[in-house]
Amino acid sequence: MKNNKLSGFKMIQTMRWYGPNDPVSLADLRQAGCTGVVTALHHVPNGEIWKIDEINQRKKLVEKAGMTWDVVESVPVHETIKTQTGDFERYIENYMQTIRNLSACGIKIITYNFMPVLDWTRTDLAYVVEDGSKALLFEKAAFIAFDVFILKRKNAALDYSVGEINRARERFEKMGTDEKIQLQRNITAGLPGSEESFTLEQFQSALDAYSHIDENALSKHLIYFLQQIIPVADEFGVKMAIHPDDPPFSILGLPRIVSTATNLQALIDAVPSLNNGICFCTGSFGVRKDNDLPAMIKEFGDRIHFLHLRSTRRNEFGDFYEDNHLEGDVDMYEIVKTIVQLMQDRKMNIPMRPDHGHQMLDDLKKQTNPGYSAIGRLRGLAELRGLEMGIGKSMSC
Ligand code: DNO
Repeated sequence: MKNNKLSGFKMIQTMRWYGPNDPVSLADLRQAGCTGVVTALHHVPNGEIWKIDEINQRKKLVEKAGMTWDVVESVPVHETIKTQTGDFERYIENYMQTIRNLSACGIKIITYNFMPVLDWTRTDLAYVVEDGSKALLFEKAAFIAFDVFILKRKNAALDYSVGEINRARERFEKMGTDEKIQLQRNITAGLPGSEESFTLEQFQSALDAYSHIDENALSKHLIYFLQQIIPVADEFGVKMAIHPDDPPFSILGLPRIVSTATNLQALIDAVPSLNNGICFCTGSFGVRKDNDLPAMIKEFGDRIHFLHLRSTRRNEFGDFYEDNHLEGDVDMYEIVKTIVQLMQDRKMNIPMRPDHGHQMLDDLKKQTNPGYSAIGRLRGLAELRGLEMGIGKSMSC
């Protein structure tokens, strides 16, 4: 027998499941080769406590399908916690109780984000790529067109260069009514997993809540939140995993504070416990050229509790779309190699999900959650599984 020491620890293969209404079933995930599931109680209103009964019900569903509920994605952070207004202390208390309840049910990894107003943001959810499959796209000119000409945010133009505004104007003038409506919906109506959905007026007032909150203030609010919840996570053996900003730069004048290695380091310096951890999303961090992903994995490896593996491809205009998992700007070979080594060093398996996937083959005829089709993700997972196996075997030779 070969010495398989180096490849002994492996990524735990999971996919996200949106619950009983997800068009992709648990049986589909099982057949894609998942041993684990990532899910959340999306029906519980944002900010309310997740009850033990409900958590157990969901857990049973997953286990009946032959898998385990490995990660919660997400327990959303109520907006008042980010703005430190209104009842935010009560919402933090609720959050702590949800951590305790999840722990009591044996669920010990929780993903969350601290992005103001919007969770992830794209302009086009059905961008047709070369092979005819559909991908998610962030097109800067379309985004600016929304900001400046549809939302008409006060002083929005000051955030962009003259060249960017001109391109956005040109883009806007060529848009038909349907495209404008679709663009607005893509940005404000909430992508799968987002807990909020807005009309244009509601959206503007949600943005207004941040008019006096800059990066510095938002960081203080996040650190305050961490100082409250991480001791509970420590006591109950729960690993918290913050998801980076997606995209990893300021949008709509909102502060962004989880986009770079420097940002991560500041959070760790403030709250050093290893349970103050990271959901390392290669797709989100990878949009920035200045993020060296393998170096970040090495640097923060001891607190990476969950992996989102996905690749994006950017262009010179600041656009990016989600490429196949092994293509695009993210060097997935280097990343998986670094992760394989990290797992051997930490002597543990780390849960991973192939983040997003193209809408392709049969799924093109179905209504699926953007980014969360069955076959595109199955392709992603299969490719990543093969890559990991190849790297693991070659490292143990
Ligand atoms: C998008 C997801 C995000 C993520 C949250 C974590 O596909 O990666 O919605 O779940 O930001 O809280």
